[in-house]
Amino acid sequence: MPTIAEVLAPIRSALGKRTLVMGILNLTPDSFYDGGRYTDLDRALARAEQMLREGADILDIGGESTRPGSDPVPLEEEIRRVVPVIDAIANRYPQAVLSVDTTKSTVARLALQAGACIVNDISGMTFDPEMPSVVAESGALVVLMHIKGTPKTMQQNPTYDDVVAEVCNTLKAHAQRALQAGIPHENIWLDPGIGFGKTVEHNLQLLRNLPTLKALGYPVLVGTSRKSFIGHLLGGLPPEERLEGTLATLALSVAWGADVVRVHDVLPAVRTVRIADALCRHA
Ligand code: HH2
Repeated sequence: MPTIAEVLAPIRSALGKRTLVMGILNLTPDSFYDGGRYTDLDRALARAEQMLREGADILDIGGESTRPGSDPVPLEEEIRRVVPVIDAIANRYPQAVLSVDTTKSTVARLALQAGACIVNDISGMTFDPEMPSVVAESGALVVLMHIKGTPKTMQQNPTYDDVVAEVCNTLKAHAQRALQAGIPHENIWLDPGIGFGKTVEHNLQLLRNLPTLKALGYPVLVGTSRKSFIGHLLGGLPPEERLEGTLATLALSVAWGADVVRVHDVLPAVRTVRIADALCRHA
């Protein structure tokens, strides 16, 4: 099996030249959009294969829904959901860049052993104190996302004095802790956490002010895919009808400096960001 550094090399060289697309694979019964679709191994593998064919640069594999109001999944259950699938995808596609979407260091460690090379932690490595050392020792890349509270409580009237400043300061502190734990600068990506303890207006402000987050000096990942603020802005559309709204956020996120977009719909996203790249990365 190739090393983490070897698998990550093409991602590193593409960063900044084109927008990377991270395809979402939720192995959960209850995710807000794709819950229940990929809970058996064959279907998960077929979906992974499809997203790779459609041009996904990274597959983000998760076993715990973090939708508003959700409860944590027990450790053993999360391991049972994600590790065999990561193992199977890594064996079939050794060059595929696999990310594990977890806040639990044990899940991260087993996923990295099975072939993942990115840890996507929606808590910015704050929910599990062992997470920084697991990431540092493995040489994996980490996505540090901002969340206010926990998935259970985050949408209960979130308030900020200045949402952009608060999110940027918190992510800067998360990055500092990561560096202190021995994770190199090049292995740290930041994410404003769209929808994680934010109102519609907070989400819009964070997207419009992406250049402020970019100025911290780390690659920025944005996850807007089919989220509720899009449905809200379109008069209450359900997740199934939020594709066009999602694509609008992708194009503008690229214009505002996003390096990576996390999406359910890989083919439409790849086409959208290619055009946005042609318009914005023309130097
Ligand atoms: N959003 C979700 C989950 N993980 N990770 C990052 N880095 N950024 C995000 O914006 C993000 C994320 C929520 O989306 P989804 O996985 O589709 O839903 P669920 O949490 O219900 O599984």
